[in-house]
Amino acid sequence: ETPEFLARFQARIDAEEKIEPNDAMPEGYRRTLVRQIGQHAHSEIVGMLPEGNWITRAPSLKRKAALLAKVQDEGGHGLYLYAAAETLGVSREEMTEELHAGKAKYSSIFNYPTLSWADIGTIGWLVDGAAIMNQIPLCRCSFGPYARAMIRVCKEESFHQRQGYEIVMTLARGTPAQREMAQDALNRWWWPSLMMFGPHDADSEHSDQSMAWKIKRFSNDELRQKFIDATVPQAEFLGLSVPDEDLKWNEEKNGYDHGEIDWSEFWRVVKGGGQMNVDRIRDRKAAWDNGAWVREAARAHAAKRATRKQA
Ligand code: FAQ
Repeated sequence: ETPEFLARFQARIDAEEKIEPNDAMPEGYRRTLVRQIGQHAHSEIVGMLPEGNWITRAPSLKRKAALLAKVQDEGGHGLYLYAAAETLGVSREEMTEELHAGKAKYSSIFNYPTLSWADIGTIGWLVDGAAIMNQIPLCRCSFGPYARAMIRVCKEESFHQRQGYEIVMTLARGTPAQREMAQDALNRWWWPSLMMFGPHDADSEHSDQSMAWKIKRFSNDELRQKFIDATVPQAEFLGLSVPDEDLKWNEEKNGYDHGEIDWSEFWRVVKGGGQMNVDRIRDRKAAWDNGAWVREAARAHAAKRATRKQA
């Protein structure tokens, strides 16, 4: 990769041109996207597990139908994302193998257990809320297939966020026991949701290059701050308290000051030591293995059709 090639590529990025799969691109740009899109896809697929856990126990038919649709949407998001990564020359099988071998990451948030129905509302409110904050700027990502996939994903996430908030609102306005469930879920999910945005900017090894390539449009800390500023008033509206004693409005910066994130917990979970890491990978492997016959049947069917067409 000559300096001229890299300069020409950067000029296209700076001119806000979209990069398409067949365009020449630096190997680092391709690798960064395969890593990020692959991990994003894995997060959607692994992210089906904590909520899937509650489909059979949703408290009404309406809640069950909405949750079923949400979890199916997440499966769909995973598929668009795998397809976007495949345009960069990596196969879905390779990405899946990397996930199962613990080489590819997925979001830390999905390594926490869903203990009560209030967790389902709180995941919609906070986890989908954080996902939207991170993904809206990805609709303007320099890589065309990723940016386009994000448009529909964000529309669906916005429905997910609202259905979650409505669940929490129902609980917050319910009996004292229901309010307590909602508060307990907020207590457990608040800090892990803030961790979804990744390490502090100073510790984020990929941010500078990803910002220069316009894969990322905002830094981890910027997006985390936007999320806190948007979410604290939502908690206040519900009459729930955010579990951070240092949370305080800062007039000067026009945003909230907040307490320090427990980064040792973050890295422990990212490195596989969270409460549910082992279960999540075990369940994904089991789903992949149990689905082998479907993939084989689909391949056999495709081969049969191909020979029929030739004949
Ligand atoms: N968990 O240098 P950076 C969803 C890793 S939403 C685990 O800052 P980068 C929807 C990072 O990969 C969740 N690992 O990295 C849903 C890197 O390790 P590597 C998924 C994390 O890439 C809702 C290392 O730390 N969303 O699924 C985390 O510039 C409800 C250094 O970090 C996306 O993936 C973490 N939280 O910035 C589904 C969005 N944070 O790769 C179901 C797209 C960092 O060198 C239910 N991704 N790491 O081994 C991104 O925007 C970026 O990749 C960041 C990280 C912001 C996550």
